[in-house]
Amino acid sequence: MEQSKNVPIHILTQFDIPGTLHSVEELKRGHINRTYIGHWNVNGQRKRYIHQSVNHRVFTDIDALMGNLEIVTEALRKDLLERPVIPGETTLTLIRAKNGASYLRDEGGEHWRSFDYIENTVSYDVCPSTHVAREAAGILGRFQRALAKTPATSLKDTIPYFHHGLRRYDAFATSFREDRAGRAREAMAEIDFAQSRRELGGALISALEKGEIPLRVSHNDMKLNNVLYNSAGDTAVCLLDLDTAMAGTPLFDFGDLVRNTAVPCEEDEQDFSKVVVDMNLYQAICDGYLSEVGDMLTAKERSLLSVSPRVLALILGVRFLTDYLQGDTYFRIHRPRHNLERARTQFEIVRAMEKLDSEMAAYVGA
Ligand code: GN1
Ligand code: MG
Repeated sequence: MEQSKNVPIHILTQFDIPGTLHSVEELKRGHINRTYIGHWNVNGQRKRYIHQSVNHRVFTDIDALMGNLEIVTEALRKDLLERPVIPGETTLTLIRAKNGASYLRDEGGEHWRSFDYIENTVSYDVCPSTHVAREAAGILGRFQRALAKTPATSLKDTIPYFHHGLRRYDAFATSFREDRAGRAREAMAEIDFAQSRRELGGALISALEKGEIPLRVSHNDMKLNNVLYNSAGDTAVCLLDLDTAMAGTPLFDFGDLVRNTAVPCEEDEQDFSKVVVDMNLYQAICDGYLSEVGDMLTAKERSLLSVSPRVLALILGVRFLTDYLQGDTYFRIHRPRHNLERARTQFEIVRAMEKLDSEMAAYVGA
């Protein structure tokens, strides 16, 4: 059997899949977990499944994580049964182990879980069209509507203070002060940029903590490549990566989606001539999103929509920069200075959005 390195086959075969495992290949995506495709022989046919090792240094309470996943997927499945569905629309389906457990731990302390593979789908790292952007915003809106009745407090915080801009700034200040990896000097321009925008970083969390906007379930990792499209690539059929779905604000998701979808380049693009906000993509996201949740949002939430992408880009940039200063302990990197480069790109997005402040606000009527 072909085998990816470090994959414990005897663990994967304990999942409740009625067949034999043929081979495993790594799916190289994501900065945190490791994801694999298992090719299985099931009743004489080849079938694919997803196997994932959850990063427990990042997700320290795996039971809480898996508990959330069950609540969220159940709410999404119920929603699919209750409304007219788009052909092919589906949600993640967890496969339990034969002993009923939702995940299994191997001897090395890694935690494994499995999902159905969703066949005949594609995803995008860079948004190719306004249609694709509108679809992503639509599936996000449907996710938030489906979870509107799930009390945000019924979900555990899988990563406490995840989009808490001010806490992210505190961690950044510490990393800068300690300068453990001796990298602060070469990152001075980025450090200055971040330091001058602390208030912006706290804009959404302050509104939440003051009770100006409601606490709601949010997805919290609303990247375009977490959306699966049908094989024609034109209809969003599934929203992936539910590990950070927990209490938050829809503004985290709208902001995250715009920062990575309306700026149609790689997240670590160093050619800044490509780091531009495409206002057509932005408008398509606004339209697709508001057509689903326009009547659900409060006036205050709506008024913060246009600033949220800037906040999310800033917080993510601060997180990349912090990780760089700490010696790259959190995000998986693919080259030296990768986290610094990622921070630079996010800060460039913040700059671009600052320049478009009034246009972005005018479009959502804020
Ligand atoms: C991480 O691993 P991935 O791609 O699902 C990160 C997100 C960031 C994203 C940036 C748990 O997500 O918060 O926005 O990288 N997830 C976690 O690409 O930190
Ligand atoms: Mg993720």
